[in-house]
Amino acid sequence: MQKNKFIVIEGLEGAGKTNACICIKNILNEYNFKDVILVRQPGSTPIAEEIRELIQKKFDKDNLIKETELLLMYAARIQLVKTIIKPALKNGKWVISDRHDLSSLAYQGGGLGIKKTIITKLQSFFLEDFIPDLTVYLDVSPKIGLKRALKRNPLDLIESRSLQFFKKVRKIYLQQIKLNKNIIKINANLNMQTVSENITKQISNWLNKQVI
Ligand code: T5A
Repeated sequence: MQKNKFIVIEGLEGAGKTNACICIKNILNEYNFKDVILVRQPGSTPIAEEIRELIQKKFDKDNLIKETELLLMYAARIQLVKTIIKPALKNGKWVISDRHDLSSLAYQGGGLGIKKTIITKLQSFFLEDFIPDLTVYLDVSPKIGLKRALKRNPLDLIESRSLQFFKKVRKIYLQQIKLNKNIIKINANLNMQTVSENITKQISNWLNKQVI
């Protein structure tokens, strides 16, 4: 028998996280896990969606300072974890989250330069030992990812940052893969069909090992 799990999708803008979430949900359904919910961060609760809008907005004279940005990400996350994710897991549902705390480490830590110790303190204080069972990191080059994101929509506040910013974000993701055996890396520079096939293969392998 397999216990329900918490799966997180991570990656830069345009990595294809939306497609990956749907792809993983479909695999879970094929394995007969029908009770699957999809959430996104920041967002997925009324308060967290308001925070998301705020974070994406470009203000004329009031720049969002990095510490505020980090705390807003955590505020949205805690709201979601406590009101949706944990209750869902407790009720036997599988949860797939488009981003989680690794995004804060990569974007606010790597990209904006907030010390790792500060972010890990926030993490351990608010999330305690609540960690994803699996993280799927979609590795895309910043250039390709931003090109895709730009094709879809005008860039928001975070997406408008420099290529250098996204290179630093990616560096943290790649470092974390080496430290954490629960992160699967997928080459997301490839075409969508190949990426989907690779995700299916990796998730199926992982599911086959989750016999409890
Ligand atoms: N953030 C978030 C932080 O800074 N700290 C945090 O702690 C958290 C939680 C979230 C923003 O907040 C930041 C990161 C983000 O900047 P968001 O809108 O959710 O805002 O931003 P993203 O998560 O980056 O969303 P995107 O939609 O840009 O990325 P996706 O979901 O990875 O991309 P997706 O699937 O929508 O694809 C984008 C386009 O590319 C195409 C798709 O069709 C789509 O048009 N595409 C491909 N094209 C060719 N080949 C492929 N393999 C493709 N995959 C996708």
